[in-house]
Amino acid sequence: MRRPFFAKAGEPRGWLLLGIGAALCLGVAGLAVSRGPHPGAGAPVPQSLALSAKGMTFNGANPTLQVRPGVPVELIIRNEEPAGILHDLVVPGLGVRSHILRPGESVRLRFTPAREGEYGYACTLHPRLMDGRLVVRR
Ligand SMILES: [Cu+2]
Repeated sequence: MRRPFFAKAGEPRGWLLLGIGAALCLGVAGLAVSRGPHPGAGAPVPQSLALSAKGMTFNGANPTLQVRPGVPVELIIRNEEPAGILHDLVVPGLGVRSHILRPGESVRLRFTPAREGEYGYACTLHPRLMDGRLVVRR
């Protein structure tokens, strides 16, 4: 088989090694980026959760949320419905309650669950379609 005039023996392997080297570099760079800054040793880092109300569910399937006790929770609720559909979110067992959100509106709820347990969450306007569980566990 004829080689192209510029290909000398050994060159293909050189390019392969160069490719592997580049992939390794990218991998290391990716790790460095994803690790991010170190959290401070003081206040606990809040646990961030987000629920999008859309199609009469939260996140498509009313997921079971998991948080740790004694650590602040930041729960963002977004109403991503088309015009005219309102939602809210309550966690009665924890005394958590949002106001009623218009389409496009969002709210950030903050609370710190004190002890382990399982709590229900729901939209009070559509409680049969939009309800799930919040599990507080170490
Ligand atoms: Cu609703």
